Amino acid sequence: MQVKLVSNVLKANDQIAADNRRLLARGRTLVVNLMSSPGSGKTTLLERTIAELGEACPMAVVEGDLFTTRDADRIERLGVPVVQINTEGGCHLDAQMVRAALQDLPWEGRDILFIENVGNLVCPAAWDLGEDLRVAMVSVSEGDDKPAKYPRMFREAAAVVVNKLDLLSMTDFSLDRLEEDLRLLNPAAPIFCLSARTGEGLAAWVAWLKGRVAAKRDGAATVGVAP
Ligand SMILES: Nc1nc2c(ncn2[C@@H]2O[C@H](COP(=O)(O)OP(=O)(O)OP(=O)(O)O)[C@@H](O)[C@H]2O)c(=O)[nH]1
Ligand SMILES: [Mg+2]
Repeated sequence: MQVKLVSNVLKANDQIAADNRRLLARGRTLVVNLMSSPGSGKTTLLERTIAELGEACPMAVVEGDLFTTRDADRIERLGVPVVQINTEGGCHLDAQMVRAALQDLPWEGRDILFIENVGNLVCPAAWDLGEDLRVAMVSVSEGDDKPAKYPRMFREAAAVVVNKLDLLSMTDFSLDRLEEDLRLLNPAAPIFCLSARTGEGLAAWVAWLKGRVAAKRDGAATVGVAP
C-alpha cells in the first residue's frame, strides 16, 4: 500500500512537471535544476555565475530551502528576480512548488532560470521539476565517493561541478577517483572543477552554460548532453 501511494505521488508530480516544461518552453528559457548536499556552494556558484554572465544573459532564480529567505536575499542583492520556496522541513522541491513560484517570478524572456534545490543528495533526484537539465555539485571537503554512494543524482546529471577547489590540498579528495566512479554511471557529463570563492575554473562552466542557452534558443531537442 505504501509503495503504491509513493508511486502515485511521483506520477502526479511528473504530470505537473510536464505542464511546467510546456509552460517554460514558451519562453525558450534554459531551466537548470542545481542540486548538491547542504553547503557545497550552490548559492555561491549562482552568485558568481550571475556576476560573470551579467546583463548579457538575463536570469531568474527559484530558491529552495527548508526555512529562511537567506539564499533568496543573497540573489536579490544582485538585482536578479528570485522567489524563495520554503518547504517547511521537506527535503526536496517538487513540481507543484515550482509551478506556484513561477506565477510570482518574471521568468519569461530570460535566458536562464536556475532552480536551487534543497541541500540533499538523495530526495531531489527523484522529483522532476520540469527542468531542461540537472547539474549535480559536490565540494572537495565532502569526499570523492559521492557519485558511487548517491548514484541517481549523478547518473541523471547533464554536468557535474566539483567545487571548493581552493581547499583541495587540505583534503584527500581525488579527482581521478571521482571521475572513475562517475564514468561508470554517466559517460558523457562534463566535469567542471572550480572554486566559486576564487573564481578558478569558472570560465569553462560559464562557457558551457552559454552553449546550453544557445542550444535552447535554437530549439534543440536536447540541451543537456553535449559539452
Ligand atoms: N573555500 C570555499 N568555500 C566556499 C566555496 N563555495 C562556497 N563556499 C562556502 O561554503 C559555505 C556554503 O556555501 P553556500 O553557497 O551557502 O552553499 P549551498 O550549497 O548553497 O548551501 P545550502 O543552500 O544550505 O544547501 C559558505 O560558507 C561559502 O562561503 C569555495 O569555492 N571555496
Ligand atoms: Mg544555498
